[in-house]
Amino acid sequence: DHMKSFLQELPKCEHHLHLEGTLEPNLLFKLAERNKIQLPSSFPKNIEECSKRYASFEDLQDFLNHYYVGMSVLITEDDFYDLAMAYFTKAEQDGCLHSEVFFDPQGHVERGVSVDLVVKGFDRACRDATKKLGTTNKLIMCLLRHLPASNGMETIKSVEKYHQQGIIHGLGLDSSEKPFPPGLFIDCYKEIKQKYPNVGLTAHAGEEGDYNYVIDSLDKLGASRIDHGINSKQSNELLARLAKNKTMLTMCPLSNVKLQVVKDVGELPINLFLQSDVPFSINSDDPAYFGGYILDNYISVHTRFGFNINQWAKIVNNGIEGSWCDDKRKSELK
Ligand code: ES4
Ligand code: ZN
Repeated sequence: DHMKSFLQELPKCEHHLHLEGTLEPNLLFKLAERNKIQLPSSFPKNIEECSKRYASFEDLQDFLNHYYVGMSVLITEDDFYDLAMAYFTKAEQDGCLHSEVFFDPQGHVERGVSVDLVVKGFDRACRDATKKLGTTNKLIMCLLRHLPASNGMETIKSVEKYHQQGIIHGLGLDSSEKPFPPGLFIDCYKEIKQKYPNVGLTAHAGEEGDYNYVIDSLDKLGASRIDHGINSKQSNELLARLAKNKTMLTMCPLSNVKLQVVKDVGELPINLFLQSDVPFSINSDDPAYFGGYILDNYISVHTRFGFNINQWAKIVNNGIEGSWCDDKRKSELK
């Protein structure tokens, strides 16, 4: 319909998507068979059981427990390539012109998969997507905050050459937010900032953690944007700071509902962020698990908030400005 095609045509950018979270049940079961992976008996047996399991998660941890098992079917470079290529294809159909996507190397290295084939598969998909679809794409490596920071440092060392080659464009921090505050990872962020000053810094904060997780991500990690960040609503002082510094929050409406952070998209502090001039973008998080890609997330916001053309123009423009691409690409996106 009219509303959907309007939102489809907006020049959208994705800033908060976990590539492992794009693993659709059909590809998951196909790869399990191809790689002879025996999934645990508690895991859904087929696509229908997946849709029941994914109807709702108790909280972030309940989801993550499932997500780490799901990714265990990814073994070869082609698996990582196929996963990312399927995502880039879907994103382009949704009218997403530029994607900055997370991946979790520790989730693979932990189970004996080499970090090199993970990065090579994902990077090849990024390049092919640009060639075939004309979209631009960047990889952001995330550290798992439930693992020790020393493991994070080893992970950073293990991908040194991909930083030098400009294949990894950002550093993020994900997994269970509480009780793993940003301050635990000061050395990891410092290492990246000193060695690779062009790499963007972000961190998940203020999804289940309170607004102090956001403040610490800014102060202790030097993050230039914040993933989720919705609990920034708890502090007017923080809102003013985010607005002044144009620090973008990467919001994920359907994720917040599925993980029971809010009961309904309409409860998200989107009007507060708009009124406070806090930039935010609208994103997918783990679309295979949360029931929708970027366009579905835009639709969910429009259904609840009914923004006019000027408001949407402001939102997508903030998304372009908050992207980690160069000014030439930004002007093409507008
Ligand atoms: C995640 Cl929703 C969310 N939060 C934190 N870490 C994650 N990894 C994948 N999805
Ligand atoms: Zn996330």
